[in-house]
Amino acid sequence: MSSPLGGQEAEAAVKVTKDKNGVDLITLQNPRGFSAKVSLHGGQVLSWKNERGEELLFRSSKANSKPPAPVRAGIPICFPQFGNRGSLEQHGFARNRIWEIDRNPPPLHHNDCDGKVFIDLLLKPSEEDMRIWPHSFEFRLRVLLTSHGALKLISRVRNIGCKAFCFSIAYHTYFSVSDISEVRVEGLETLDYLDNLHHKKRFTEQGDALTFETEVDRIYIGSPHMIGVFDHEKKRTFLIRKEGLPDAVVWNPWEKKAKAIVDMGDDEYRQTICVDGAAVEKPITLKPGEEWTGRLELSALPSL
Ligand code: TA6
Repeated sequence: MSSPLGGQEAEAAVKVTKDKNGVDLITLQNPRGFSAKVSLHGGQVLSWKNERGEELLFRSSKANSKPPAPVRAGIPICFPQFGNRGSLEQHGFARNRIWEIDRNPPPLHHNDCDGKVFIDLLLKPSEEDMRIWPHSFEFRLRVLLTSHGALKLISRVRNIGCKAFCFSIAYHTYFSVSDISEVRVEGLETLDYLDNLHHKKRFTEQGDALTFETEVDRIYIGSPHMIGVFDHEKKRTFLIRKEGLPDAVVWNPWEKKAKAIVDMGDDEYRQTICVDGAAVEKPITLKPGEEWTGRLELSALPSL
């Protein structure tokens, strides 16, 4: 059978290898030749490539790769908090922990099982985690490559303890773009946002589409189910679909901040934009036994 593009079909595959630190790295490949790589370090998607082998996610040339420090690439999972408060490290500890492959996950909705190209990961708190965040949880993450090459991340957080807890979460998504000057984001018009550059003061977006000429660090509140990230130069649109994630974080450090980020090249701010499906403004509360599900689906589509 040939692929829709007339080439030979690639095999649908889920392969587990070890990275240079001996940590499991899972490679997903669908019959159209799309692929994704997921590391047990942080449960983090590190790569997502289209059928032409083009990398769709950004990786800093200075990215750390050794646990427990976070990797500036792909889609870090910010949990159980987004931001820098209290005793937890910035953006929580989930992205700094070694997850495990979940060989027997509770069943998911059939829409979350498109094809067979997915991996199920599980994070449970260590004793150290319980000391800094005394809540018993199970965080199940399914990373799935659909038959069309979309990347789906389905998170399920269950409270398995005896007292309620609340958390915030963000899929901290580093999109690869031609140049930040070519990028516009649509779907956030008229929304209120909390501006991290102004002590989280609340503003209302006035523009029609978001374009970038300086540092941006905002949490858009009550954002829609769909957001578009347009790269004019590459004639590519990233479509972000999300459920259970009411907010959208938009971040580009720009020149001065990028120079101060040790694990980011000085000029690399031009090659990425973060647009994160998130639940930040109103943290999610789970009573004992309750489970929250959040879905993120990313597609990379040709655009005029
Ligand atoms: O809003 C996004 C943000 O909180 C920025 O303030 C910046 O800190 C970014 O996340 C990156 O955080 P990280 O810990 O990954 O360097």
